Amino acid sequence: MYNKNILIGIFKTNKNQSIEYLNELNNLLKIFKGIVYKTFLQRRFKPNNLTFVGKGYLDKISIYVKKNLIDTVIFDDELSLSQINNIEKKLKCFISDRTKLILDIFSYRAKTSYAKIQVKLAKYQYLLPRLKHMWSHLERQKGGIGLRGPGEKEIETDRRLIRQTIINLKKKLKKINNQIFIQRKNRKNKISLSLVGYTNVGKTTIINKITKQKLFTENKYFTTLDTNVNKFYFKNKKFLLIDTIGFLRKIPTKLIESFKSSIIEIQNSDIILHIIDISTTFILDKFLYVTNFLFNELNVYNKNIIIVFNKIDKIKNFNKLLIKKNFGIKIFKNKYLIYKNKKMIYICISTKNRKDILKFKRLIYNVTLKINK
Ligand SMILES: Nc1nc2c(ncn2[C@@H]2O[C@H](COP(=O)(O)OP(=O)(O)OP(=O)(O)O)[C@@H](O)[C@H]2O)c(=O)[nH]1
Ligand SMILES: [Mg+2]
Repeated sequence: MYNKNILIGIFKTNKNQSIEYLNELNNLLKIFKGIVYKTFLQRRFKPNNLTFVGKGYLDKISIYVKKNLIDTVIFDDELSLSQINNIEKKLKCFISDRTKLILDIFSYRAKTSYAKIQVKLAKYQYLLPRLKHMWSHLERQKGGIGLRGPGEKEIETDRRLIRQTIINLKKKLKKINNQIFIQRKNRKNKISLSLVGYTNVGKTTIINKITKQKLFTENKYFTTLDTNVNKFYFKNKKFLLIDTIGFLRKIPTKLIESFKSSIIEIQNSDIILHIIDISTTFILDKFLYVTNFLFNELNVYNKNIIIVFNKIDKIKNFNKLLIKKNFGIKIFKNKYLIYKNKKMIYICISTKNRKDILKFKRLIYNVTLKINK
């Protein structure tokens, strides 16, 4: 599973964006050291109800799968139950999609019991509507020739069991969340800042540089799953920096919602630091995706937000133009700047530059002067 992979996507008009999404899948697979043999991208107005891609296109994929002994085929969009069944019958290998792959990565990455419970909950919620498929899949693995398929009765029993497990997991989470609530209450007279952003933008690295810690960072997606609180002092004032799980486009917000601890911390913090990696592509899409979640799902309208353009040491020229056009500010390489427009505060930094980190601390201090804590 996830050793020899092919990736499959479709696009209506914006081919480049679909290529970018497939690149993200490729990056995700690096966590499992999986190799991508080929990507298939079909132009379609909408997904085929039965087979996601067209029937003829699936034939083409099937030939490739057999010839190259591919073990996993990953679709960039969430597949329906009947699509999984039909595709699996044709390709006879493990079928995954963006959500399933991310869930498998979360399971692999979760270290603390809190993260493990959150991942389990997300997994069961994903599994519930797909139970029928999981049954027949298991049967096939057991070589279930001659076995009769599971009856509705068995599936219903399992559904009930899973629903009960979901209730139990939610109860467990509530208990831990209550403990966290008490810890949070103890922090109530300290200024807290949550670092929010797309995955791999450098949130944890920034915390490490500011607080002189050695939290685990890596050039891969979803390195941090646990929300954690880290303190630092500046001019005798104590600040708390909160690391949160990163975002990735095209995953159901339900999945992110399983990580309630991140969400609660974001909602409770005094300031949001929205981190953007300006060395990558599609930064505006990613920025809008995160912003949309902050405002539409978390309702954080009355919070101070500082936009942090990180990795200025690796800025791409096209991003300079894009930032000027969309944010109305000019970015210069190797030059530290704070931009203030009416609503938002922007800062450009590189975590490799000590001076940037110092000036970032100063900015945090200045912005929080008005907050009476
Ligand atoms: N060139 C450059 N690389 C950086 C900078 N800041 C962070 N990185 C690198 O970016 C990669 C991702 O950093 P992390 O701190 O793990 O990113 P994150 O946002 O916490 O990622 P997730 O926890 O996966 O959401 C690491 O390889 C860092 O070394 C920077 O200013 N410049
Ligand atoms: Mg991190």
